[in-house]
Amino acid sequence: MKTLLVYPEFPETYWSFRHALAFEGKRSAFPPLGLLTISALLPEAWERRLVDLNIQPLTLADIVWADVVFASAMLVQKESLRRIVEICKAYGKRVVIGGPYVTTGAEHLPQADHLFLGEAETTVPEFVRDLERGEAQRIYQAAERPALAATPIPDFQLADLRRYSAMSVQYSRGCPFQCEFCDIIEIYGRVPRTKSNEQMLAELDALVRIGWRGMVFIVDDNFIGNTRHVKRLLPVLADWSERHSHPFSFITEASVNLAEDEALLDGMRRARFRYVFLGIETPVEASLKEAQKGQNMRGNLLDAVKKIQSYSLQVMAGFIVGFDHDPEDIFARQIQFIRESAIPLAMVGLLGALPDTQLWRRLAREGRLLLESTGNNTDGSLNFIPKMDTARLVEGYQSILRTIYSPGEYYQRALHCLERVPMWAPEPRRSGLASDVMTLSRIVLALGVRDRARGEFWRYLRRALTQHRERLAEAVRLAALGYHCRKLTEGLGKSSRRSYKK
Ligand code: B12
Ligand code: SF4
Repeated sequence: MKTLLVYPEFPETYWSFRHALAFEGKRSAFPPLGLLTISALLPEAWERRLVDLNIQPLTLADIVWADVVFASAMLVQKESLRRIVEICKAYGKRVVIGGPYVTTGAEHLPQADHLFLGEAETTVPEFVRDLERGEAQRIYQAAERPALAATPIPDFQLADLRRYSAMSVQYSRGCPFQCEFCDIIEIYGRVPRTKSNEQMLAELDALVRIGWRGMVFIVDDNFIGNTRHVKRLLPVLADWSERHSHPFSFITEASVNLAEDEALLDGMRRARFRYVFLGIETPVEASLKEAQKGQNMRGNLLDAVKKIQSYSLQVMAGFIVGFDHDPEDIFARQIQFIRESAIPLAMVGLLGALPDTQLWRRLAREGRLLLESTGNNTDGSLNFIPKMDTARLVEGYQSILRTIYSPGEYYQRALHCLERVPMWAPEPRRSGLASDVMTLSRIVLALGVRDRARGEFWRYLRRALTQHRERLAEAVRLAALGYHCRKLTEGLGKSSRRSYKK
């Protein structure tokens, strides 16, 4: 069986990092781990080909070659998925789809032959058996969420390593909290399931074997969801890293209560975690309460961020505006918080009601749902009637982005971050000297010569050089990420004016 695994295109969002990746000569931040995992569940004899539309086009030759097409998507990729399904069906191919979008919105793609709802560790082998008997079903959904012991080592070798800036692995699924807007707990459950230490090390060994060095994203929604297991993993990971001469540094996502556990923070530092993404959402307590985000209300949020940063973890964070309890001065308060927290990459979004979430159900009860979410909470569109005037909310939201990503403000935050986050160990080298020089020259040309904010860039670099000479590469990387966010912010006003009118 010739199997074509296709990953749809993302629109440009803050998470695409596209403007920054271009400097490194990369096309996408991460490979599609869901499809790499699905591939590993298929019979060994099946031939496989991966086409990630974020790094290469889907050609007619690929489609003609295939007997069966597997595609995965998030909500934000639905348009691209629809086109993939249409064209593959037009060529008479058997099309199988799955992933978060399909799990929460299967009815939208009637043309697909087989739909997988939820996790597929047990259902893909069942599908293969049914197919061999000529009895494949249209819909597959496991009766219960699988233990992660059933998850094989993903077929990492299918990904073209040269095109991605990081590789991904997954340690756990699910999160014990109950944030109202979150679909994770609906899709993956509230009891975090983890892989064993041996499974994790085997995945890292596989990455080393195929030649990967550099950043690895542990894609868990909440890496510390099962603290007991994570605490057992971290020393093993630190030891593995030491034995392999530290080939990777790690980035992950965690809940803010990480700040309460110094042993955990120390363990992460020793295991070479460098970045952690936190769901901070808002400094307004009434809005946190509305979002059922009690874990963010146990202490001072700014102190929590500072504590995490003091363990050499650079904090990235998500912020949301649009809660019913947001006061009139919410925009200024978010800006102030982001400024004081020294978080360069502050991903600010408008509240969105994702299908099947508690928020979705409440808004439906209150008659406030408008349409399906675009899945992209940064495009300025709203899929519900907010308490604040819509135009004011969208304009205020954009004013946050314009402020925090204005060059002066961003460079100041980046310097502040370098001060707050002590260096624990050097970053592993991802590429050779020639490639580093190339990246640096592209950044200097774009930010220091062509950019209208070049004066601010040179002032920033001068200060970074005097105060943090040994961290020049990090300072330059931060500048490139800020440039990406500014470029996107500049384009934002245009698209959102269209979309919030409804
Ligand atoms: C890594 C990640 C990303 C990466 C994507 C990298 C990549 N190339 O895949 C980055 C950081 C870029 C990203 C960005 C975004 N993401 Co994201 N992301 C994740 C995360 C944390 C892990 C995904 C992953 O690799 N999982 C590991 C694999 C093994 O799990 P899986 O994909 O679910 O696959 C299993 C099943 O779903 C199923 N399956 C999956 N695909 C298929 C296909 C077939 C054919 C079959 C049979 C089965 C199947 O089988 C697998 C094994 O069980 C998930 C959360 C999560 N827990 O999955 C959110 C998640 C997918 N992201 C989400 C969102 C909203 C976004 C953003 C839109 C956020 C934003 N507001 O900007 C952006 C959009 C991207 C963009 N550039 O525009 C939502 C999606 C919600 C939805 N219903 O669509 C999720 C669920 C998290 C959340 N609730 O916020 N994301
Ligand atoms: S902490 Fe994050 S993953 Fe957990 S329920 Fe809240 S939003 Fe979802």
